[in-house]
Amino acid sequence: MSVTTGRAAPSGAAGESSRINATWQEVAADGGLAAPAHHDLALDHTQLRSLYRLMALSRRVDRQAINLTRQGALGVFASSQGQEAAQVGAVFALDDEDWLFPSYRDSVATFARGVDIVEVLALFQGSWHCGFDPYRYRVAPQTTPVATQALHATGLAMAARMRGDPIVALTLFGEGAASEGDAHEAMNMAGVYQAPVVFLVQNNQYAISVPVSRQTRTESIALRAPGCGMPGVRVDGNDVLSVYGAVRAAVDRARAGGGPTLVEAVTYRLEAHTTADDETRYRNADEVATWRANDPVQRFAQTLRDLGVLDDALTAEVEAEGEELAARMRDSLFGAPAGDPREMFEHVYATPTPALNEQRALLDGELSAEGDA
Ligand SMILES: Cc1ncc(C[n+]2csc(CCOP(=O)(O)OP(=O)(O)O)c2C)c(N)n1
Repeated sequence: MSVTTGRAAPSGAAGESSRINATWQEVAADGGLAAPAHHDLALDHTQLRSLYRLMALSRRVDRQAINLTRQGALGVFASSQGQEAAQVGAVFALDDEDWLFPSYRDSVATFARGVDIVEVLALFQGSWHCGFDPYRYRVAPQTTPVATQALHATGLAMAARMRGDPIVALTLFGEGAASEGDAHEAMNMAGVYQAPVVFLVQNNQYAISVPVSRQTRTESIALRAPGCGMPGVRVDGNDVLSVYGAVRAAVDRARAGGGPTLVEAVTYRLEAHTTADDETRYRNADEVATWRANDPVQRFAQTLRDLGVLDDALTAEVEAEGEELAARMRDSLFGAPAGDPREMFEHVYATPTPALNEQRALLDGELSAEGDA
């Protein structure tokens, strides 16, 4: 069985290319959003097919993760459905040596970076630690405390600049996380030190039940960029080519020493906040239906069909790969050995503190009492 991820291209002739148009809005000198500007992208048909494959597989593995959660193989899952263009498009703009700093929402970004989906889902199985090797993939563990990953990204980017390493850090967070002090601190420090970091805010309209109108009185999160001394960009987060183009321009600028960029990708979370949430309590079916009609995976498939890049054979090939992947997820995640709760004390400090030792002893006591019972 061969399931590959990352940028591997499905079959088809290489070398052809089409004129690809991307659109985004820059924050203008007066602090408002400029009119949408068009940009030609340098992506050939092989790259477009790779991007399609990642988008379609992302949707498939996300659906399977929800199913597996309902069947008890995962404890909880935070879906990326509706946000594939934002996540996959942004990750596609990175080079191999760059780093990704994702949150719990960004499982398909992590998958698109090349991490095995079974390893990605260790987080949702309840593992205390990251299921993959961050150094191998240059992907930091997915964080649950919102916005903390933005600080980690700025820190890595500052260190890279000091060392003269030509690498870029991309961090993904939500519009709710954008209200956190950590996000402001990370963006301000990155601006002051001209750190090579790209902040991608996925504005999916809700922070659990809180709508974006309660996060900002302005028309765009991107408008915060000038206050941190960096360019700001607003892009249609359901248009994978525009997300790719906007993030790639930011990555190129960062690598060339031009400092950080804040990109707001306007999108929508199609599923509940997590499998533990009932989204019908705070948003209505008409709104969801409107965004479903703007599905990023279907939209991209249509664009590629219009360009003559996607045909029935490629659709079937990717569908078959998706089924193979879904079957492997089921086989690997069911019956996975239960973790040892004592694992949470590992790798916290080289020398555990007295407080941690005390807590560990308490847990040992509880576990042996359970064993006796
Ligand atoms: C520091 C911190 N505060 C509160 C929470 C609880 N919490 C979990 S998800 C969430 C909403 C985050 O919304 P957003 O940043 O928009 O991201 P989304 O989940 O929509 O992708 C909150 C408040 C948390 N995980 N971490």
